[in-house]
Amino acid sequence: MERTYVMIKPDGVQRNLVGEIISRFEKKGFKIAGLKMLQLDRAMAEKHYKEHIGKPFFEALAAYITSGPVVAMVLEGKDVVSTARAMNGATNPANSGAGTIRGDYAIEVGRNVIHGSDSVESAAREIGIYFTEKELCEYQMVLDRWIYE
Ligand code: D4T
Repeated sequence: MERTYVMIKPDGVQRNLVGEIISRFEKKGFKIAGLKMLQLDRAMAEKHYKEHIGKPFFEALAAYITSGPVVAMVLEGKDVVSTARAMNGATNPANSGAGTIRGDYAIEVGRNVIHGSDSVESAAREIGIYFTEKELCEYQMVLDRWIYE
Protein backbone atom coordinates (compact mmCIF):
# COMPACT_ATOMS: atom_id res chain seq x y z
CA MET A 1 0.00 0.00 0.00
CA GLU A 2 1.14 3.54 -0.78
CA ARG A 3 2.04 5.99 1.96
CA THR A 4 1.97 9.78 2.04
CA TYR A 5 3.03 12.50 4.45
CA VAL A 6 0.33 14.97 5.47
CA MET A 7 0.87 17.86 7.84
CA ILE A 8 -1.68 20.18 9.42
CA LYS A 9 0.16 23.50 9.44
CA PRO A 10 0.26 25.94 12.40
CA ASP A 11 -2.83 27.83 11.19
CA GLY A 12 -4.80 24.58 11.03
CA VAL A 13 -3.88 23.81 14.63
CA GLN A 14 -4.65 27.36 15.83
CA ARG A 15 -7.99 27.32 14.03
CA ASN A 16 -9.12 24.09 15.71
CA LEU A 17 -9.23 22.18 12.44
CA VAL A 18 -7.20 19.17 13.60
CA GLY A 19 -10.14 16.87 14.34
CA GLU A 20 -12.06 17.92 11.24
CA ILE A 21 -9.10 17.33 8.92
CA ILE A 22 -8.09 13.97 10.38
CA SER A 23 -11.74 12.94 10.26
CA ARG A 24 -11.91 13.59 6.51
CA PHE A 25 -9.03 11.22 5.82
CA GLU A 26 -10.41 8.59 8.21
CA LYS A 27 -13.86 8.75 6.65
CA LYS A 28 -12.35 8.44 3.18
CA GLY A 29 -10.96 5.09 4.26
CA PHE A 30 -7.26 5.84 4.62
CA LYS A 31 -5.36 4.27 7.47
CA ILE A 32 -3.34 6.40 9.89
CA ALA A 33 0.10 4.77 10.10
CA GLY A 34 1.78 7.53 12.14
CA LEU A 35 0.62 10.62 14.01
CA LYS A 36 2.27 13.23 16.23
CA MET A 37 2.45 16.90 17.15
CA LEU A 38 5.69 18.88 16.97
CA GLN A 39 7.02 22.36 16.30
CA LEU A 40 9.44 22.74 13.38
CA ASP A 41 12.66 24.65 13.87
CA ARG A 42 14.43 26.54 11.09
CA ALA A 43 16.59 23.55 10.15
CA MET A 44 13.54 21.31 9.72
CA ALA A 45 11.76 23.99 7.69
CA GLU A 46 14.76 24.17 5.37
CA LYS A 47 14.85 20.39 5.07
CA HIS A 48 11.14 20.13 4.33
CA TYR A 49 11.04 23.02 1.86
CA LYS A 50 14.55 22.63 0.42
CA GLU A 51 13.36 23.18 -3.17
CA HIS A 52 11.98 26.60 -2.16
CA ILE A 53 15.09 27.98 -0.41
CA GLY A 54 16.02 31.28 -2.06
CA LYS A 55 12.58 31.90 -3.58
CA PRO A 56 10.91 35.24 -2.77
CA PHE A 57 8.30 33.63 -0.51
CA PHE A 58 10.73 31.37 1.39
CA GLU A 59 11.40 33.60 4.42
CA ALA A 60 7.68 34.16 5.02
CA LEU A 61 7.06 30.45 4.51
CA ALA A 62 9.79 29.47 7.00
CA ALA A 63 8.48 31.96 9.59
CA TYR A 64 4.93 30.65 9.17
CA ILE A 65 5.74 26.95 9.28
CA THR A 66 7.87 27.35 12.44
CA SER A 67 5.37 29.70 14.15
CA GLY A 68 3.54 27.04 16.17
CA PRO A 69 2.93 23.32 16.48
CA VAL A 70 1.93 21.20 13.51
CA VAL A 71 0.26 17.80 13.36
CA ALA A 72 2.33 15.35 11.32
CA MET A 73 0.83 12.15 9.96
CA VAL A 74 1.49 9.28 7.64
CA LEU A 75 -1.54 8.00 5.76
CA GLU A 76 -1.71 4.68 4.00
CA GLY A 77 -3.99 3.44 1.23
CA LYS A 78 -4.49 2.89 -2.48
CA ASP A 79 -3.28 5.94 -4.47
CA VAL A 80 -3.13 7.92 -1.22
CA VAL A 81 -0.49 10.40 -2.51
CA SER A 82 -2.61 11.80 -5.34
CA THR A 83 -5.92 11.36 -3.53
CA ALA A 84 -4.76 13.24 -0.43
CA ARG A 85 -3.47 16.06 -2.72
CA ALA A 86 -6.89 16.20 -4.37
CA MET A 87 -8.59 16.28 -0.96
CA ASN A 88 -6.25 19.12 0.12
CA GLY A 89 -7.05 21.22 -2.97
CA ALA A 90 -4.82 23.56 -4.99
CA THR A 91 -1.80 25.20 -3.32
CA ASN A 92 -3.52 28.58 -3.60
CA PRO A 93 -6.88 28.28 -1.81
CA ALA A 94 -8.31 30.82 -4.28
CA ASN A 95 -8.06 28.04 -6.88
CA SER A 96 -9.25 25.23 -4.61
CA GLY A 97 -12.72 23.89 -5.21
CA ALA A 98 -15.40 23.74 -2.55
CA GLY A 99 -15.26 20.41 -0.80
CA THR A 100 -11.46 20.42 -0.59
CA ILE A 101 -9.74 21.25 2.69
CA ARG A 102 -8.15 24.44 1.36
CA GLY A 103 -11.28 25.34 -0.60
CA ASP A 104 -13.39 25.06 2.52
CA TYR A 105 -11.03 26.43 5.18
CA ALA A 106 -8.41 28.75 3.65
CA ILE A 107 -8.16 32.00 1.73
CA GLU A 108 -4.48 32.80 1.14
CA VAL A 109 -1.56 30.71 -0.17
CA GLY A 110 0.58 31.69 2.83
CA ARG A 111 -2.04 30.28 5.24
CA ASN A 112 -3.17 27.21 3.37
CA VAL A 113 -3.70 24.97 6.41
CA ILE A 114 -2.33 21.66 5.15
CA HIS A 115 0.54 19.98 3.34
CA GLY A 116 0.52 16.74 1.37
CA SER A 117 3.43 15.06 -0.46
CA ASP A 118 3.40 15.63 -4.22
CA SER A 119 4.79 12.24 -5.30
CA VAL A 120 5.61 8.81 -3.94
CA GLU A 121 9.31 9.81 -3.90
CA SER A 122 8.62 13.05 -1.98
CA ALA A 123 6.45 11.09 0.44
CA ALA A 124 9.30 8.71 1.26
CA ARG A 125 11.69 11.64 1.76
CA GLU A 126 9.25 13.61 3.93
CA ILE A 127 8.19 10.61 6.03
CA GLY A 128 11.89 10.09 6.75
CA ILE A 129 12.23 13.68 7.99
CA TYR A 130 9.41 13.37 10.52
CA PHE A 131 9.13 9.71 11.53
CA THR A 132 11.39 6.83 12.46
CA GLU A 133 10.43 3.38 11.22
CA LYS A 134 9.48 2.42 14.82
CA GLU A 135 6.97 5.27 14.99
CA LEU A 136 4.99 3.88 12.05
CA CYS A 137 2.38 1.27 12.89
CA GLU A 138 1.44 -1.71 10.79
CA TYR A 139 -1.97 -3.10 11.64
CA GLN A 140 -5.09 -4.53 10.07
CA MET A 141 -8.28 -2.51 9.98
CA VAL A 142 -11.46 -4.58 10.26
CA LEU A 143 -13.16 -2.22 7.82
CA ASP A 144 -10.63 -2.85 5.04
CA ARG A 145 -12.83 -5.41 3.28
CA TRP A 146 -15.63 -2.84 3.20
CA ILE A 147 -13.31 -0.22 1.68
CA TYR A 148 -11.37 -2.36 -0.83
CA GLU A 149 -12.86 -5.01 -3.08
P1 D4T B 1 2.82 22.32 0.49
O1 D4T B 1 4.18 21.76 0.15
O2 D4T B 1 2.86 23.26 1.65
O3 D4T B 1 1.79 21.28 0.62
O4 D4T B 1 2.37 23.10 -0.74
P2 D4T B 1 2.21 22.57 -2.19
O5 D4T B 1 2.99 21.31 -2.42
O6 D4T B 1 0.76 22.52 -2.49
O7 D4T B 1 2.88 23.76 -2.98
P3 D4T B 1 4.39 24.21 -3.11
O8 D4T B 1 5.34 23.12 -2.74
O9 D4T B 1 4.48 24.83 -4.45
O10 D4T B 1 4.52 25.39 -2.04
C1 D4T B 1 5.00 25.16 -0.75
C2 D4T B 1 4.38 26.15 0.20
O11 D4T B 1 4.81 27.46 -0.08
C3 D4T B 1 3.74 28.37 0.04
N1 D4T B 1 3.78 29.26 -1.12
C4 D4T B 1 3.91 28.71 -2.35
C5 D4T B 1 3.71 30.62 -0.91
O12 D4T B 1 3.58 31.09 0.23
N2 D4T B 1 3.75 31.44 -2.00
C6 D4T B 1 3.87 30.95 -3.26
O13 D4T B 1 3.91 31.75 -4.24
C7 D4T B 1 3.95 29.54 -3.45
C8 D4T B 1 4.08 28.92 -4.83
C9 D4T B 1 2.56 27.53 0.09
C10 D4T B 1 2.92 26.25 0.11
